[in-house]
Amino acid sequence: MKDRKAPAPAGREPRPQAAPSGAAAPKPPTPGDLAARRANPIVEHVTGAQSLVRSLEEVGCEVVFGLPGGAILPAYDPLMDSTKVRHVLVRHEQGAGHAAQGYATATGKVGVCMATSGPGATNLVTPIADAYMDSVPIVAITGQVGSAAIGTDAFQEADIRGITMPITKHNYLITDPAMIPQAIAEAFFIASTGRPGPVLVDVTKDALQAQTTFTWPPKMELPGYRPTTRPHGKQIREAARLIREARRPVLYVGGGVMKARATDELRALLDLTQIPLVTTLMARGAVPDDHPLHYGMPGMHGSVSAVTALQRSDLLIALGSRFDDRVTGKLATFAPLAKVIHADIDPAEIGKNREADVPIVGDCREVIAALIEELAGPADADADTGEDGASGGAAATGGSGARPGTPDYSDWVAEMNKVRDTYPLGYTEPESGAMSPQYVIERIGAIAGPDATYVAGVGQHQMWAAQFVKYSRPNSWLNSGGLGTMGYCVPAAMGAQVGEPDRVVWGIDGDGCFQMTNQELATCVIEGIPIKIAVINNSSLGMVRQWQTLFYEERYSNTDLHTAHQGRRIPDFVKMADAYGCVGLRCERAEDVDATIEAAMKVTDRPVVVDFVVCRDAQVWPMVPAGVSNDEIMYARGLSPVWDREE
Ligand SMILES: Cc1ncc(C[n+]2csc(CCOP(=O)(O)OP(=O)(O)O)c2C)c(N)n1
Repeated sequence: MKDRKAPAPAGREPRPQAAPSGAAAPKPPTPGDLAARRANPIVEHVTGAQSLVRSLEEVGCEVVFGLPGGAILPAYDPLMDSTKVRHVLVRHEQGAGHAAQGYATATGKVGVCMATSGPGATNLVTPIADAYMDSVPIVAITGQVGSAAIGTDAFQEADIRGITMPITKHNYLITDPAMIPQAIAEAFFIASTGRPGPVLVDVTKDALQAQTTFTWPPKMELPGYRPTTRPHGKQIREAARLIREARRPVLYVGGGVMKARATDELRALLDLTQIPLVTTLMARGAVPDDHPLHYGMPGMHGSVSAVTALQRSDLLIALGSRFDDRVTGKLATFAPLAKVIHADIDPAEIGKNREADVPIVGDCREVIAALIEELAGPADADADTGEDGASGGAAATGGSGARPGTPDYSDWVAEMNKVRDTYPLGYTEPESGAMSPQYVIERIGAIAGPDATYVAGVGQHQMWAAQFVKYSRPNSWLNSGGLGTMGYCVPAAMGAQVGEPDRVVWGIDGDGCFQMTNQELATCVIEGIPIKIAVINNSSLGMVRQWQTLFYEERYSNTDLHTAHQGRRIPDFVKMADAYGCVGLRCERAEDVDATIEAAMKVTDRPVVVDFVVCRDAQVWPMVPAGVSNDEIMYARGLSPVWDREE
């Protein structure tokens, strides 16, 4: 086991429903929970397949997204009888994996996907890799050929355990049916604790078919797996000291804060310290976008204010963020003046890309709570070092409202406010008169509001959805950040909607991405999953086209998709939606955008696909070109902030 790495079909009633949104996600049983229940064990004589389904029921699994085939077939028979576990039959196993991710991210529970051996299992590889990169807790269950046939190149044999070794937190090959309950209990526990991630359980067909004893609770033995959640007190004191000494600190908030469900604590830290904050692509919604200390998203397509805040900072307080290359740009010139406090539950992340002055291993929720406790107290006498009187708190300096024990950063805040005011996020309307994609996305966000969940594909539309939808609710923004997987949107939206049936779920997809996984619309129609998909149709692989415009002299090699231009619609997305049994709408004029979104919002009994035909030449700005210093940020083509030349 690595330490990140440590180690009911449609129409059948009753259909289990996810807990109402807002309810605390039930956690899979811990080793302690299981040990406590062992005095009165459940003992049943069953097949391995029944044992698998019973185990899923006992760990609290509500839904499995999957598709059957020979090796996993024995499991599908008892699954049909389960009144606790719903099975959603997908059209492609990749869809099952992304649906499990969408379900997990929206609800905080473990998502589950299931596939047969060989191609079924390899079709799960992309979502497993995606979940690994974005730390999403999923359990993938695959059938394997009979144990006697392993290694013989048997029909539909693939060494999925070997294949997924580098992209799972842990994985199992089960050949003994008696091991099934333990493997499932451990898989759920490992996936959802420490740094979350995917766990694969591969079960041979003979193990599923054999007679066995289902005993619950199983013994969970994970001697090498002890994620550190509580931060070391000395590190917290050191961090507090650096915070008190800093003049230009920035809270650099990443996806780890969302995984730890630590946004209330983050808000309290923000209120206490009044330190400027930026949220990465994976942490949009951690703090409402309209919070006065929120300077936006940093990175390749981040706001000028967020990128500048990091570049000018003298102290980065990195909370569950991993100094990803899309955030740092050229690492050697990233935040050159800053000391670094780096808090992460995964020790392997700390110092990986940028050396940390104060490393803190721990769960972000506990780390932030400890920091608050330390900072809320009076400052040590010797911590009040400010020759300029900046330390010692607002009470001492008559400053911004920070409490005693925390410095007054109001000069820094004023400086950053000026940057934010001077370089707000924006876009220009296309000269051609074609519809602006940013406008469409902005209006979807404004009309559907902060209670909706927004799920993106990968490309320009993803960046615009990160920039122009205003988030104020944690986990209301789902996307494929680390792997950047085209095709994520439709199935992940489906999974999110299954997890939160009462919520409005909007997928904001590209015409390229949509064509990779839109077959799950069939699943959504049949299973009654009423997602809404806005296809931001620029008739191109737009993000690639943007790079061709900027870096390949407008030579558009193989990026034209013919989905909306020159009178051709291949395919016609409205007809396609109709063929699937969805509502299909089209919008080509800015003046019709609101009415079209309102019409889509009124449909609640089936999926809606809206073909928004937009300008193909719109570009994502600001931009820090790949491998370039963040100091070279451009807020529009050829235009860099003026201070670059002044300073
Ligand atoms: C599976 C996969 N293949 C290729 C890429 C490279 N890629 C990144 S964005 C993009 C274009 C996406 O086009 P579209 O879905 O139309 O979105 P747009 O950029 O036009 O908004 C491509 C090909 C990828 N990220 N994922």
